[in-house]
Amino acid sequence: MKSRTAPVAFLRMLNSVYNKKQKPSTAGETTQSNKSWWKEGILYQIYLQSFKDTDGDGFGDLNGVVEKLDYLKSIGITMVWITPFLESPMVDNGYDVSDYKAIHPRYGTMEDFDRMIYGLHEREIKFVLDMVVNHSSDQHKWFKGASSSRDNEYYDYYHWWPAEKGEPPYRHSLFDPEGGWDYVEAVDAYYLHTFTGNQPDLNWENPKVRQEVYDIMKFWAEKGVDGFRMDAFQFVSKDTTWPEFPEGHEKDYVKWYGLRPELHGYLNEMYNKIIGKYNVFAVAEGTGSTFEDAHNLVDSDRNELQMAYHFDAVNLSQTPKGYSLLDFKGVFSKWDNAFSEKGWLAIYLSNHDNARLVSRFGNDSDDFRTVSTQLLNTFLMSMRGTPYLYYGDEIGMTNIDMPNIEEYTDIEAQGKYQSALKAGADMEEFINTLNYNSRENGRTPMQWDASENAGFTTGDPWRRVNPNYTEINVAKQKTDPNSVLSHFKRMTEVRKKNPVLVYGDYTLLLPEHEQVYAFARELDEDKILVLLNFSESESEIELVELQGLTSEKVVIDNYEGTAVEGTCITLRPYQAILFSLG
Ligand code: TEU
Repeated sequence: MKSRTAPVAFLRMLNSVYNKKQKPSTAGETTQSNKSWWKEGILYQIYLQSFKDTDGDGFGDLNGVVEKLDYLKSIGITMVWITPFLESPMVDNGYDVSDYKAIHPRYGTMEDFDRMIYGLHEREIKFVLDMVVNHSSDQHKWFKGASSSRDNEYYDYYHWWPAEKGEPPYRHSLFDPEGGWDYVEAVDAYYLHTFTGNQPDLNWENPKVRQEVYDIMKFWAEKGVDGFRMDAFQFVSKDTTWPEFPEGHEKDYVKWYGLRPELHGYLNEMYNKIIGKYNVFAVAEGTGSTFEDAHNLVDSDRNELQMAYHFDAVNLSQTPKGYSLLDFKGVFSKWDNAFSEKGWLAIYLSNHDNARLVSRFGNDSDDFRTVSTQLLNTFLMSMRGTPYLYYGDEIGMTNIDMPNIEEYTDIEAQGKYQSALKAGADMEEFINTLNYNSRENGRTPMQWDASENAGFTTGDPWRRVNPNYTEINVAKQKTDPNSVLSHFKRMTEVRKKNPVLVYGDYTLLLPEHEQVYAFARELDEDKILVLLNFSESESEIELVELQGLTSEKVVIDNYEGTAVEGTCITLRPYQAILFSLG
Protein backbone atom coordinates (compact mmCIF):
# COMPACT_ATOMS: atom_id res chain seq x y z
CA MET A 1 0.00 0.00 0.00
CA LYS A 2 1.33 3.42 -0.91
CA SER A 3 0.97 4.96 2.52
CA ARG A 4 2.95 2.11 4.10
CA THR A 5 6.08 2.65 2.11
CA ALA A 6 6.43 6.45 2.21
CA PRO A 7 9.52 7.45 4.22
CA VAL A 8 8.62 8.51 7.74
CA ALA A 9 10.52 11.84 7.81
CA PHE A 10 8.73 12.82 4.62
CA LEU A 11 5.37 11.86 6.12
CA ARG A 12 6.08 13.97 9.20
CA MET A 13 6.84 16.94 7.05
CA LEU A 14 3.68 16.43 5.01
CA ASN A 15 1.61 16.06 8.17
CA SER A 16 2.84 19.33 9.55
CA VAL A 17 2.39 21.17 6.23
CA TYR A 18 -1.11 19.70 6.04
CA ASN A 19 -1.82 20.97 9.54
CA LYS A 20 -0.93 24.55 8.67
CA LYS A 21 -2.77 24.58 5.36
CA GLN A 22 -6.04 22.83 5.97
CA LYS A 23 -7.35 24.26 9.20
CA PRO A 24 -10.09 26.84 8.93
CA SER A 25 -10.86 29.03 11.91
CA THR A 26 -12.52 27.44 14.91
CA ALA A 27 -15.20 29.96 15.81
CA GLY A 28 -17.84 28.21 17.83
CA GLU A 29 -21.46 29.42 17.48
CA THR A 30 -24.14 27.06 16.24
CA THR A 31 -25.22 29.03 13.21
CA GLN A 32 -23.97 28.51 9.71
CA SER A 33 -22.17 31.84 9.82
CA ASN A 34 -19.69 30.17 12.13
CA LYS A 35 -18.87 27.02 10.23
CA SER A 36 -16.15 24.64 11.33
CA TRP A 37 -14.94 21.35 9.94
CA TRP A 38 -15.34 19.79 13.38
CA LYS A 39 -19.01 20.77 13.43
CA GLU A 40 -19.59 19.31 9.99
CA GLY A 41 -17.55 16.19 10.69
CA ILE A 42 -18.80 12.68 11.38
CA LEU A 43 -16.61 11.16 14.05
CA TYR A 44 -15.88 7.44 14.33
CA GLN A 45 -14.36 6.18 17.55
CA ILE A 46 -11.99 3.22 17.42
CA TYR A 47 -11.25 1.10 20.48
CA LEU A 48 -7.82 0.28 19.10
CA GLN A 49 -7.22 -2.90 21.06
CA SER A 50 -10.31 -4.46 19.48
CA PHE A 51 -10.26 -3.09 15.95
CA LYS A 52 -7.77 -5.05 13.84
CA ASP A 53 -4.70 -7.04 14.84
CA THR A 54 -1.95 -7.32 12.21
CA ASP A 55 0.82 -9.06 14.15
CA GLY A 56 -1.10 -11.96 15.65
CA ASP A 57 -0.64 -11.00 19.33
CA GLY A 58 -4.40 -10.80 19.86
CA PHE A 59 -4.45 -7.00 20.35
CA GLY A 60 -5.58 -4.53 17.70
CA ASP A 61 -2.81 -2.20 16.56
CA LEU A 62 -2.04 0.98 14.60
CA ASN A 63 -1.16 -1.03 11.49
CA GLY A 64 -4.64 -2.51 11.78
CA VAL A 65 -6.05 0.97 11.31
CA VAL A 66 -3.68 1.48 8.36
CA GLU A 67 -5.00 -1.74 6.85
CA LYS A 68 -8.56 -0.48 7.22
CA LEU A 69 -8.05 3.07 5.97
CA ASP A 70 -9.98 2.43 2.79
CA TYR A 71 -12.79 0.87 4.80
CA LEU A 72 -12.96 4.00 6.98
CA LYS A 73 -13.14 6.17 3.88
CA SER A 74 -15.77 3.93 2.34
CA ILE A 75 -18.20 4.30 5.24
CA GLY A 76 -18.15 8.08 4.90
CA ILE A 77 -16.82 9.13 8.29
CA THR A 78 -14.55 12.19 8.36
CA MET A 79 -12.91 12.14 11.79
CA VAL A 80 -11.37 9.36 13.84
CA TRP A 81 -10.81 9.28 17.60
CA ILE A 82 -8.64 6.39 18.76
CA THR A 83 -8.56 5.34 22.42
CA PRO A 84 -5.13 5.67 24.13
CA PHE A 85 -2.17 3.84 22.57
CA LEU A 86 0.62 5.41 24.59
CA GLU A 87 3.08 3.68 26.91
CA SER A 88 1.14 2.31 29.87
CA PRO A 89 1.05 -0.55 32.38
CA MET A 90 -2.53 -1.11 31.10
CA VAL A 91 -4.34 -1.16 34.42
CA ASP A 92 -7.19 0.72 32.70
CA ASN A 93 -6.38 -0.33 29.12
CA GLY A 94 -4.25 2.70 28.39
CA TYR A 95 -6.21 5.29 30.39
CA ASP A 96 -3.18 5.20 32.66
CA VAL A 97 -0.27 6.69 30.72
CA SER A 98 3.34 6.21 31.80
CA ASP A 99 4.95 8.08 28.87
CA TYR A 100 2.96 10.64 26.90
CA LYS A 101 5.29 10.72 23.94
CA ALA A 102 5.86 7.01 23.32
CA ILE A 103 3.67 4.38 21.66
CA HIS A 104 2.94 1.20 23.62
CA PRO A 105 4.74 -1.63 21.74
CA ARG A 106 1.51 -3.64 21.80
CA TYR A 107 0.05 -1.10 19.38
CA GLY A 108 3.11 -0.45 17.21
CA THR A 109 5.75 2.23 16.76
CA MET A 110 5.91 5.98 16.18
CA GLU A 111 6.55 5.22 12.50
CA ASP A 112 3.29 3.27 12.39
CA PHE A 113 1.54 6.25 13.94
CA ASP A 114 3.03 8.60 11.34
CA ARG A 115 1.92 6.32 8.52
CA MET A 116 -1.54 6.05 10.01
CA ILE A 117 -2.12 9.79 10.37
CA TYR A 118 -0.71 10.40 6.91
CA GLY A 119 -3.07 7.78 5.49
CA LEU A 120 -6.03 9.34 7.28
CA HIS A 121 -5.17 12.82 6.04
CA GLU A 122 -4.65 11.52 2.53
CA ARG A 123 -8.28 10.39 2.70
CA GLU A 124 -9.43 13.70 4.22
CA ILE A 125 -10.10 12.14 7.60
CA LYS A 126 -9.10 14.16 10.66
CA PHE A 127 -7.45 12.58 13.69
CA VAL A 128 -8.39 13.13 17.34
CA LEU A 129 -5.99 12.11 20.13
CA ASP A 130 -7.25 10.92 23.51
CA MET A 131 -5.51 13.09 26.15
CA VAL A 132 -5.55 11.44 29.55
CA VAL A 133 -4.16 14.14 31.79
CA ASN A 134 -6.47 14.30 34.78
CA HIS A 135 -4.19 11.56 36.05
CA SER A 136 -1.07 9.72 34.99
CA SER A 137 -0.10 6.13 35.66
CA ASP A 138 1.65 5.42 38.96
CA GLN A 139 4.41 4.03 36.72
CA HIS A 140 5.07 7.44 35.14
CA LYS A 141 8.51 8.81 36.04
CA TRP A 142 6.78 11.80 37.64
CA PHE A 143 4.90 9.65 40.13
CA LYS A 144 7.84 7.33 40.75
CA GLY A 145 9.88 10.41 41.70
CA ALA A 146 7.06 12.05 43.64
CA SER A 147 6.41 9.01 45.77
CA SER A 148 10.10 8.54 46.63
CA SER A 149 10.66 11.71 48.66
CA ARG A 150 8.89 14.93 49.61
CA ASP A 151 11.95 16.76 48.26
CA ASN A 152 11.67 15.21 44.84
CA GLU A 153 11.20 17.68 41.97
CA TYR A 154 7.98 15.90 40.98
CA TYR A 155 6.40 15.72 44.44
CA ASP A 156 4.11 18.69 43.71
CA TYR A 157 3.02 17.17 40.42
CA TYR A 158 0.42 15.26 42.49
CA HIS A 159 -1.95 16.01 45.37
CA TRP A 160 -0.75 14.88 48.79
CA TRP A 161 -2.20 14.81 52.28
CA PRO A 162 0.68 14.63 54.78
CA ALA A 163 0.07 11.94 57.40
CA GLU A 164 1.08 14.25 60.27
CA LYS A 165 -2.31 15.94 59.71
CA GLY A 166 -4.04 12.66 60.51
CA GLU A 167 -6.31 10.77 58.12
CA PRO A 168 -7.44 12.70 55.01
CA PRO A 169 -11.13 13.71 54.72
CA TYR A 170 -13.12 11.07 52.81
CA ARG A 171 -12.93 11.45 49.06
CA HIS A 172 -15.22 9.51 46.74
CA SER A 173 -13.38 7.54 44.04
CA LEU A 174 -15.13 6.54 40.83
CA PHE A 175 -13.33 3.21 40.60
CA ASP A 176 -12.04 2.40 44.08
CA PRO A 177 -14.56 1.31 46.72
CA GLU A 178 -12.03 2.22 49.44
CA GLY A 179 -12.08 5.90 48.45
CA GLY A 180 -9.77 8.34 46.73
CA TRP A 181 -6.68 8.55 48.99
CA ASP A 182 -3.85 5.98 49.17
CA TYR A 183 -0.95 6.00 51.60
CA VAL A 184 2.74 5.92 50.53
CA GLU A 185 5.17 5.06 53.30
CA ALA A 186 8.29 6.59 51.71
CA VAL A 187 6.75 10.06 51.88
CA ASP A 188 4.43 9.37 54.85
CA ALA A 189 1.55 10.94 52.92
CA TYR A 190 -1.64 10.05 51.05
CA TYR A 191 -2.05 10.80 47.33
CA LEU A 192 -5.31 11.51 45.58
CA HIS A 193 -6.80 9.31 42.88
CA THR A 194 -10.20 9.90 41.30
CA PHE A 195 -10.01 6.53 39.52
CA THR A 196 -7.91 3.53 40.66
CA GLY A 197 -4.94 3.79 42.99
CA ASN A 198 -2.75 3.20 39.93
CA GLN A 199 -4.05 6.45 38.39
CA PRO A 200 -2.86 9.29 40.66
CA ASP A 201 -4.43 12.67 39.85
CA LEU A 202 -2.08 15.27 38.44
CA ASN A 203 -1.90 18.57 40.33
CA TRP A 204 -3.17 21.07 37.78
CA GLU A 205 -2.87 23.81 40.36
CA ASN A 206 0.90 23.53 39.81
CA PRO A 207 1.89 25.65 36.76
CA LYS A 208 4.72 23.23 35.98
CA VAL A 209 2.20 20.42 35.48
CA ARG A 210 0.17 22.54 33.11
CA GLN A 211 3.30 23.42 31.17
CA GLU A 212 4.10 19.70 30.86
CA VAL A 213 0.59 19.10 29.45
CA TYR A 214 0.96 21.89 26.87
CA ASP A 215 4.33 20.52 25.92
CA ILE A 216 2.73 17.10 25.28
CA MET A 217 -0.08 18.68 23.26
CA LYS A 218 2.45 20.68 21.23
CA PHE A 219 4.36 17.50 20.46
CA TRP A 220 1.23 15.84 19.06
CA ALA A 221 -0.13 18.96 17.34
CA GLU A 222 3.16 19.22 15.47
CA LYS A 223 2.76 15.62 14.41
CA GLY A 224 -0.46 16.58 12.67
CA VAL A 225 -3.13 15.77 15.27
CA ASP A 226 -6.30 17.75 14.46
CA GLY A 227 -8.08 17.55 17.79
CA PHE A 228 -7.87 16.39 21.37
CA ARG A 229 -10.41 14.50 23.43
CA MET A 230 -9.83 15.59 27.02
CA ASP A 231 -10.42 12.58 29.26
CA ALA A 232 -12.28 13.07 32.58
CA PHE A 233 -11.70 16.75 32.09
CA GLN A 234 -14.27 18.22 34.40
CA PHE A 235 -12.26 16.90 37.35
CA VAL A 236 -8.80 18.35 36.67
CA SER A 237 -8.99 21.30 39.05
CA LYS A 238 -9.49 20.48 42.73
CA ASP A 239 -10.65 22.28 45.85
CA THR A 240 -7.42 21.81 47.75
CA THR A 241 -9.04 22.55 51.10
CA TRP A 242 -10.41 19.00 50.60
CA PRO A 243 -13.89 19.53 52.06
CA GLU A 244 -15.68 16.44 53.40
CA PHE A 245 -17.80 14.63 50.77
CA PRO A 246 -21.48 14.81 51.81
CA GLU A 247 -22.80 11.34 52.60
CA GLY A 248 -25.06 9.75 49.99
CA HIS A 249 -23.92 11.91 47.10
CA GLU A 250 -22.02 9.21 45.19
CA LYS A 251 -24.40 9.60 42.27
CA ASP A 252 -23.87 13.33 41.83
CA TYR A 253 -20.17 13.44 42.55
CA VAL A 254 -19.73 15.68 39.46
CA LYS A 255 -21.49 18.45 41.34
CA TRP A 256 -19.02 18.18 44.23
CA TYR A 257 -15.83 17.64 42.31
CA GLY A 258 -16.50 18.91 38.80
CA LEU A 259 -15.74 22.20 37.07
CA ARG A 260 -13.98 24.21 39.75
CA PRO A 261 -13.77 27.91 38.77
CA GLU A 262 -9.97 27.73 38.42
CA LEU A 263 -10.36 25.32 35.53
CA HIS A 264 -11.44 28.13 33.22
CA GLY A 265 -8.19 30.01 33.72
CA TYR A 266 -6.25 26.86 32.87
CA LEU A 267 -8.31 26.31 29.76
CA ASN A 268 -7.73 29.87 28.59
CA GLU A 269 -4.05 29.25 29.03
CA MET A 270 -4.33 26.01 27.04
CA TYR A 271 -6.26 27.80 24.31
CA ASN A 272 -3.61 30.50 24.00
CA LYS A 273 -0.70 28.11 24.02
CA ILE A 274 -2.10 25.26 21.94
CA ILE A 275 -5.69 25.25 20.66
CA GLY A 276 -5.70 28.68 19.02
CA LYS A 277 -2.09 28.55 17.98
CA TYR A 278 -2.23 25.21 16.21
CA ASN A 279 -5.84 25.67 15.12
CA VAL A 280 -6.91 22.35 16.54
CA PHE A 281 -10.10 21.67 18.50
CA ALA A 282 -10.68 20.01 21.84
CA VAL A 283 -13.66 18.13 23.18
CA ALA A 284 -14.26 17.68 26.90
CA GLU A 285 -15.54 14.48 28.39
CA GLY A 286 -18.18 15.81 30.75
CA THR A 287 -19.94 19.14 31.03
CA GLY A 288 -20.14 19.80 34.77
CA SER A 289 -23.60 19.72 36.31
CA THR A 290 -25.51 22.64 34.75
CA PHE A 291 -26.01 24.11 31.29
CA GLU A 292 -24.13 27.15 32.49
CA ASP A 293 -21.15 24.94 33.36
CA ALA A 294 -21.30 23.44 29.88
CA HIS A 295 -21.55 26.82 28.14
CA ASN A 296 -18.67 28.17 30.16
CA LEU A 297 -16.55 25.35 28.80
CA VAL A 298 -17.34 25.56 25.12
CA ASP A 299 -18.82 28.89 24.02
CA SER A 300 -16.52 30.35 21.41
CA ASP A 301 -16.12 33.73 23.09
CA ARG A 302 -14.64 31.97 26.14
CA ASN A 303 -11.60 30.74 24.19
CA GLU A 304 -11.49 27.51 26.13
CA LEU A 305 -12.72 24.23 24.59
CA GLN A 306 -14.82 23.83 21.46
CA MET A 307 -17.16 20.94 22.14
CA ALA A 308 -18.35 18.84 25.06
CA TYR A 309 -20.26 15.67 25.65
CA HIS A 310 -22.71 15.13 28.45
CA PHE A 311 -23.77 11.86 30.06
CA ASP A 312 -27.52 12.46 30.37
CA ALA A 313 -28.49 10.33 27.38
CA VAL A 314 -26.18 7.38 28.03
CA ASN A 315 -27.23 7.40 31.66
CA LEU A 316 -30.83 6.69 30.59
CA SER A 317 -30.71 3.00 29.79
CA GLN A 318 -28.67 1.43 32.57
CA THR A 319 -30.76 -1.60 33.52
CA PRO A 320 -32.49 -4.33 31.47
CA LYS A 321 -35.73 -2.39 32.01
CA GLY A 322 -34.50 0.00 29.33
CA TYR A 323 -35.70 3.59 29.07
CA SER A 324 -38.71 5.65 28.15
CA LEU A 325 -38.77 7.42 24.81
CA LEU A 326 -40.30 10.48 26.47
CA ASP A 327 -37.23 10.78 28.71
CA PHE A 328 -34.98 10.25 25.71
CA LYS A 329 -36.70 13.01 23.74
CA GLY A 330 -36.63 15.20 26.82
CA VAL A 331 -32.86 14.88 27.26
CA PHE A 332 -31.99 15.57 23.62
CA SER A 333 -34.51 18.40 23.31
CA LYS A 334 -33.43 20.22 26.43
CA TRP A 335 -29.74 20.03 25.48
CA ASP A 336 -30.46 21.20 21.95
CA ASN A 337 -32.54 24.01 23.27
CA ALA A 338 -29.85 25.14 25.68
CA PHE A 339 -27.28 25.12 22.85
CA SER A 340 -29.37 26.58 20.06
CA GLU A 341 -27.62 29.96 20.12
CA LYS A 342 -24.15 29.29 21.40
CA GLY A 343 -21.77 26.44 22.00
CA TRP A 344 -21.53 23.02 20.37
CA LEU A 345 -22.14 19.46 21.54
CA ALA A 346 -21.21 15.93 20.58
CA ILE A 347 -24.15 13.63 19.86
CA TYR A 348 -23.59 10.02 20.92
CA LEU A 349 -25.25 7.00 22.50
CA SER A 350 -22.33 4.62 22.77
CA ASN A 351 -18.60 4.60 23.32
CA HIS A 352 -15.88 2.57 25.06
CA ASP A 353 -17.47 3.32 28.46
CA ASN A 354 -20.87 1.96 27.48
CA ALA A 355 -22.58 -1.21 26.36
CA ARG A 356 -23.61 -1.61 22.72
CA LEU A 357 -25.87 0.90 20.99
CA VAL A 358 -28.49 -1.52 19.68
CA SER A 359 -28.65 -3.58 22.87
CA ARG A 360 -29.39 -0.55 25.05
CA PHE A 361 -31.31 1.83 22.84
CA GLY A 362 -32.67 -0.41 20.09
CA ASN A 363 -33.76 -4.01 19.88
CA ASP A 364 -31.05 -6.60 19.35
CA SER A 365 -33.38 -9.53 18.57
CA ASP A 366 -32.91 -11.20 15.18
CA ASP A 367 -36.13 -9.67 13.92
CA PHE A 368 -35.40 -6.06 14.74
CA ARG A 369 -31.63 -5.68 15.09
CA THR A 370 -31.10 -4.38 11.58
CA VAL A 371 -33.92 -1.87 11.45
CA SER A 372 -33.47 -0.62 14.98
CA THR A 373 -29.71 -0.03 14.50
CA GLN A 374 -30.52 1.80 11.27
CA LEU A 375 -32.98 3.93 13.18
CA LEU A 376 -30.40 4.83 15.84
CA ASN A 377 -27.74 5.66 13.27
CA THR A 378 -30.27 7.83 11.44
CA PHE A 379 -31.08 9.62 14.69
CA LEU A 380 -27.43 10.26 15.59
CA MET A 381 -26.76 11.77 12.18
CA SER A 382 -29.94 13.88 12.09
CA MET A 383 -29.34 15.90 15.23
CA ARG A 384 -27.59 19.23 15.68
CA GLY A 385 -24.08 18.57 17.04
CA THR A 386 -21.21 16.41 15.86
CA PRO A 387 -22.19 12.73 15.69
CA TYR A 388 -19.81 10.41 17.55
CA LEU A 389 -20.25 6.90 16.18
CA TYR A 390 -18.59 3.91 17.76
CA TYR A 391 -16.80 1.12 15.87
CA GLY A 392 -19.07 -1.85 15.26
CA ASP A 393 -22.26 0.17 15.49
CA GLU A 394 -22.12 0.59 11.72
CA ILE A 395 -22.87 -3.14 11.49
CA GLY A 396 -25.09 -3.41 14.55
CA MET A 397 -22.74 -5.29 16.89
CA THR A 398 -24.53 -6.34 20.06
CA ASN A 399 -23.78 -6.94 23.73
CA ILE A 400 -21.95 -10.15 24.56
CA ASP A 401 -23.57 -12.31 27.21
CA MET A 402 -21.28 -12.46 30.30
CA PRO A 403 -23.24 -13.69 33.31
CA ASN A 404 -20.16 -14.61 35.42
CA ILE A 405 -18.11 -12.02 37.27
CA GLU A 406 -14.95 -14.12 36.68
CA GLU A 407 -15.03 -13.20 33.01
CA TYR A 408 -14.90 -9.45 33.66
CA THR A 409 -11.38 -8.08 33.32
CA ASP A 410 -12.29 -4.40 33.48
CA ILE A 411 -11.15 -2.52 36.53
CA GLU A 412 -14.41 -0.58 36.68
CA ALA A 413 -16.55 -3.74 36.74
CA GLN A 414 -14.38 -5.25 39.47
CA GLY A 415 -14.60 -2.05 41.54
CA LYS A 416 -18.38 -1.89 41.19
CA TYR A 417 -18.66 -5.57 42.16
CA GLN A 418 -16.64 -4.99 45.34
CA SER A 419 -18.73 -1.91 46.21
CA ALA A 420 -21.96 -3.87 45.71
CA LEU A 421 -20.70 -6.71 47.91
CA LYS A 422 -19.67 -4.22 50.59
CA ALA A 423 -23.09 -2.55 50.46
CA GLY A 424 -24.87 -5.92 50.79
CA ALA A 425 -26.62 -5.47 47.40
CA ASP A 426 -28.71 -8.17 45.70
CA MET A 427 -25.83 -9.75 43.76
CA GLU A 428 -28.02 -11.57 41.26
CA GLU A 429 -29.62 -8.31 40.25
CA PHE A 430 -26.19 -6.68 40.24
CA ILE A 431 -24.83 -9.22 37.74
CA ASN A 432 -27.91 -8.94 35.53
CA THR A 433 -27.44 -5.20 35.39
CA LEU A 434 -23.68 -5.50 34.80
CA ASN A 435 -24.31 -7.95 31.98
CA TYR A 436 -26.59 -5.34 30.44
CA ASN A 437 -24.65 -2.13 30.97
CA SER A 438 -21.01 -3.12 31.40
CA ARG A 439 -18.62 -1.28 29.11
CA GLU A 440 -16.94 -4.61 28.34
CA ASN A 441 -19.91 -5.24 26.06
CA GLY A 442 -18.66 -2.41 23.91
CA ARG A 443 -15.08 -3.65 23.72
CA THR A 444 -15.36 -7.00 21.95
CA PRO A 445 -13.32 -7.49 18.75
CA MET A 446 -14.57 -5.95 15.54
CA GLN A 447 -16.49 -8.44 13.44
CA TRP A 448 -14.89 -8.23 10.00
CA ASP A 449 -15.97 -11.55 8.49
CA ALA A 450 -17.13 -15.09 9.27
CA SER A 451 -13.63 -16.60 9.47
CA GLU A 452 -12.13 -17.65 12.79
CA ASN A 453 -12.09 -14.82 15.36
CA ALA A 454 -14.17 -12.72 13.00
CA GLY A 455 -11.08 -11.84 10.97
CA PHE A 456 -9.87 -9.70 13.88
CA THR A 457 -6.73 -11.69 14.67
CA THR A 458 -4.86 -14.81 13.65
CA GLY A 459 -3.82 -15.28 17.29
CA ASP A 460 -5.80 -15.52 20.53
CA PRO A 461 -7.98 -12.43 20.86
CA TRP A 462 -7.42 -10.49 24.10
CA ARG A 463 -11.19 -10.54 24.61
CA ARG A 464 -13.66 -13.18 23.47
CA VAL A 465 -15.26 -12.48 20.10
CA ASN A 466 -19.04 -12.22 20.24
CA PRO A 467 -20.29 -15.63 18.99
CA ASN A 468 -22.76 -13.90 16.69
CA TYR A 469 -19.90 -12.81 14.39
CA THR A 470 -20.80 -15.41 11.76
CA GLU A 471 -24.12 -13.61 11.37
CA ILE A 472 -23.07 -9.99 12.04
CA ASN A 473 -19.96 -8.98 10.13
CA VAL A 474 -18.69 -6.43 7.62
CA ALA A 475 -18.11 -8.89 4.75
CA LYS A 476 -21.67 -10.12 4.85
CA GLN A 477 -23.17 -6.65 5.06
CA LYS A 478 -21.01 -5.06 2.38
CA THR A 479 -22.88 -6.74 -0.44
CA ASP A 480 -26.37 -6.47 1.06
CA PRO A 481 -28.08 -3.18 0.13
CA ASN A 482 -30.47 -3.53 3.06
CA SER A 483 -27.81 -4.12 5.70
CA VAL A 484 -27.00 -1.84 8.62
CA LEU A 485 -23.68 -1.05 6.92
CA SER A 486 -25.18 -0.07 3.56
CA HIS A 487 -27.69 2.15 5.33
CA PHE A 488 -24.92 3.68 7.44
CA LYS A 489 -23.04 4.64 4.27
CA ARG A 490 -26.15 6.21 2.79
CA MET A 491 -26.75 8.13 5.99
CA THR A 492 -23.21 9.58 6.14
CA GLU A 493 -23.79 10.81 2.58
CA VAL A 494 -27.11 12.38 3.58
CA ARG A 495 -25.47 14.13 6.51
CA LYS A 496 -22.67 15.49 4.36
CA LYS A 497 -24.99 16.72 1.62
CA ASN A 498 -27.39 18.49 3.97
CA PRO A 499 -25.91 21.32 6.08
CA VAL A 500 -29.42 21.73 7.49
CA LEU A 501 -28.77 18.57 9.52
CA VAL A 502 -25.60 20.10 10.93
CA TYR A 503 -26.63 23.69 11.58
CA GLY A 504 -30.40 23.83 11.24
CA ASP A 505 -32.80 24.69 14.03
CA TYR A 506 -34.44 21.76 15.77
CA THR A 507 -38.15 21.61 16.56
CA LEU A 508 -39.65 18.71 18.44
CA LEU A 509 -42.99 17.49 17.04
CA LEU A 510 -45.47 15.16 18.75
CA PRO A 511 -43.75 15.66 22.14
CA GLU A 512 -46.15 13.35 23.98
CA HIS A 513 -45.95 10.44 21.54
CA GLU A 514 -44.58 7.40 23.35
CA GLN A 515 -43.33 5.46 20.32
CA VAL A 516 -42.44 8.04 17.71
CA TYR A 517 -39.68 10.63 17.87
CA ALA A 518 -40.51 13.28 15.27
CA PHE A 519 -38.66 16.52 14.72
CA ALA A 520 -37.93 19.09 12.07
CA ARG A 521 -34.62 20.69 11.14
CA GLU A 522 -34.64 24.02 9.39
CA LEU A 523 -31.98 26.25 7.85
CA ASP A 524 -32.92 29.12 5.55
CA GLU A 525 -34.94 27.51 2.72
CA ASP A 526 -34.05 23.95 3.70
CA LYS A 527 -36.30 21.94 5.94
CA ILE A 528 -36.10 18.26 6.82
CA LEU A 529 -38.68 16.22 8.67
CA VAL A 530 -37.30 13.33 10.72
CA LEU A 531 -39.65 10.49 11.72
CA LEU A 532 -38.38 7.69 13.93
CA ASN A 533 -40.56 4.87 15.19
CA PHE A 534 -38.83 3.61 18.34
CA SER A 535 -41.10 0.60 18.65
CA GLU A 536 -41.56 -2.92 17.34
CA SER A 537 -45.13 -2.21 16.33
CA GLU A 538 -46.54 -0.03 13.60
CA SER A 539 -47.40 3.53 14.57
CA GLU A 540 -49.74 5.74 12.67
CA ILE A 541 -49.12 9.45 13.10
CA GLU A 542 -50.69 12.62 11.84
CA LEU A 543 -48.70 15.77 11.13
CA VAL A 544 -49.55 18.83 9.06
CA GLU A 545 -45.97 18.79 7.78
CA LEU A 546 -46.81 15.60 5.86
CA GLN A 547 -49.37 17.35 3.66
CA GLY A 548 -48.52 16.91 -0.01
CA LEU A 549 -45.42 14.79 0.55
CA THR A 550 -44.66 12.08 -2.00
CA SER A 551 -41.98 9.45 -2.30
CA GLU A 552 -39.84 11.90 -4.27
CA LYS A 553 -39.41 13.91 -1.08
CA VAL A 554 -37.87 10.98 0.80
CA VAL A 555 -34.24 11.72 1.68
CA ILE A 556 -33.54 8.34 3.30
CA ASP A 557 -35.74 5.48 4.51
CA ASN A 558 -34.83 2.13 6.05
CA TYR A 559 -37.93 0.57 4.41
CA GLU A 560 -39.15 0.68 0.84
CA GLY A 561 -42.39 1.98 -0.61
CA THR A 562 -43.53 4.24 2.20
CA ALA A 563 -46.73 6.10 1.37
CA VAL A 564 -48.13 9.31 2.85
CA GLU A 565 -51.88 9.72 2.85
CA GLY A 566 -52.88 13.31 3.36
CA THR A 567 -51.34 14.25 6.67
CA CYS A 568 -51.02 10.64 7.87
CA ILE A 569 -48.30 8.08 7.66
CA THR A 570 -48.04 4.58 9.11
CA LEU A 571 -44.51 3.95 10.32
CA ARG A 572 -43.34 0.36 10.34
CA PRO A 573 -41.38 -1.17 13.25
CA TYR A 574 -38.25 0.91 13.87
CA GLN A 575 -38.79 2.80 10.66
CA ALA A 576 -36.54 5.84 10.23
CA ILE A 577 -37.45 8.19 7.43
CA LEU A 578 -36.38 11.69 6.45
CA PHE A 579 -38.45 13.89 4.16
CA SER A 580 -37.29 17.06 2.51
CA LEU A 581 -39.85 19.80 3.10
CA GLY A 582 -37.92 22.46 1.22
O1 TEU B 1 -13.92 8.18 31.97
C1 TEU B 1 -14.21 9.12 32.96
C2 TEU B 1 -15.43 8.87 33.72
O2 TEU B 1 -16.02 9.82 34.20
C3 TEU B 1 -15.84 7.45 33.98
O3 TEU B 1 -16.45 7.41 35.23
C4 TEU B 1 -16.79 6.96 33.03
O4 TEU B 1 -17.99 7.66 33.19
C5 TEU B 1 -17.03 5.49 33.34
O5 TEU B 1 -15.88 4.81 32.93
C6 TEU B 1 -18.22 4.94 32.63
O6 TEU B 1 -18.17 3.57 32.58
C7 TEU B 1 -12.67 8.28 31.36
C8 TEU B 1 -12.53 7.23 30.28
O7 TEU B 1 -13.48 7.45 29.28
C9 TEU B 1 -12.61 5.88 30.89
O8 TEU B 1 -12.51 4.86 29.92
C10 TEU B 1 -11.47 5.74 31.87
O9 TEU B 1 -11.56 4.51 32.53
C11 TEU B 1 -11.48 6.88 32.90
O10 TEU B 1 -11.62 8.16 32.28
C12 TEU B 1 -10.19 6.92 33.63
O11 TEU B 1 -9.19 7.41 32.77
